Amino acid sequence: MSSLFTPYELKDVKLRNRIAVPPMCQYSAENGVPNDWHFSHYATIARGGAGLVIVEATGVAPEGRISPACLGIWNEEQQAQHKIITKNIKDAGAVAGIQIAHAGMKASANKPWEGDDHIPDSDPKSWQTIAPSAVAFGTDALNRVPQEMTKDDIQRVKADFVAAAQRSLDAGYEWLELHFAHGYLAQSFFSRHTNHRTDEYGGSVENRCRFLLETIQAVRDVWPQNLPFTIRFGVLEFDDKDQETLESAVYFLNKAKELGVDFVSVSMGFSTPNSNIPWGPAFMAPYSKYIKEQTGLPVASAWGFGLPHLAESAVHNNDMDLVMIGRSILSNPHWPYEAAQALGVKDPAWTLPAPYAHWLSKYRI
Ligand code: FNR
Ligand code: 531
Repeated sequence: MSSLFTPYELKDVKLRNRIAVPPMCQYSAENGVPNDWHFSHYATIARGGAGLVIVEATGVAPEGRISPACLGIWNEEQQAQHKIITKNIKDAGAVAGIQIAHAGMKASANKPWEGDDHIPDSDPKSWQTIAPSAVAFGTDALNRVPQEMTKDDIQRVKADFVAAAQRSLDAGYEWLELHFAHGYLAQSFFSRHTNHRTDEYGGSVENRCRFLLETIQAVRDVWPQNLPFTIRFGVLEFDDKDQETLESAVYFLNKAKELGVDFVSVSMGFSTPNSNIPWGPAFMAPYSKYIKEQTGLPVASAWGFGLPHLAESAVHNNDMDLVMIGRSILSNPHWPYEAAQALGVKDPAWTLPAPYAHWLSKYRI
């Protein structure tokens, strides 16, 4: 009996298994509007059999996109096209999630395959970036100094998150993830590396969590209680301050739980280039288990679970409730079928839709 292929329920949402596709930017939009690429990409992935498909980081405002080619959800036209994505995912039997995001100091960048660097100020495609402090990420590629956010900026971005959450609901998403990880705006408020403010949004851990908690509270008011309200958060940086960062992360996540966050996708901070990440299979599993134990929240994690037995063990050992499978699903959208075969699941072909499953089960290749 496979743990990975056990159904999962959170609030009123039921997933057919514990496989979740994490958000993965496609850098393929114009003006933030989903197009044919997104329609077929997400349909293909959902048809592969995962329980949950979370749509890529989607800007809550134009200046919150990582690149000019990132998706957005700040206007009617975008919302209408997102409806096609959610229908495609649901028609394939998966639950449709979305990650709403503000890229902060890392915004206004070229696509990864066109440099992954900040667009020069002189280029009309670039825009002014904003962040808690006027501190650049600090690599050669991402060295643009953002503008320090005023209190008005803080209120405006919170309102952008609220509006984006409402639009996500109206577009048919049933699982909301706030992107509070990876050195983007929210993570950069949390991190000492990037938050040098001296007002109530900087300094102590309570103050560095304020923007995140206020955003959660504001979004909580519009996102329905019966649907999963989740965050992706970087719980450590792999720098020389990990013990302190983990303790602060537990403090923050317990406060987030009190405000009604239902689930955490446990990830890394990516707030500083001076990190030493121990890349390797399943290396985030101990941290996701730690967060689960310290907060009592259900969790998921990504990063190197693409071998079926690793994904299976992560759920079986209670390290996490869902396993995020990213690049392995880009490589093979039918990864859940292959995993079901490898793990000895009964009728593995029925992980796929009937027009494939019938032939693969009845007339073996
Ligand atoms: C990502 N990742 C990512 N993370 C996130 O929170 N929001 C995003 O939009 C993206 N975009 C993105 C694009 C692409 C092409 C990749 C490969 C990755 C990170 C992703 O969600 C996941 O954490 C990593 O890919 C690690 O999981 P795997 O690939 O080891 O299963
Ligand atoms: C981080 C990443 C690093 C190394 C390998 C894969 C992914 N991601 C973060 C993403 C954007 C793309 C790079 C987001 O969180 C939006």
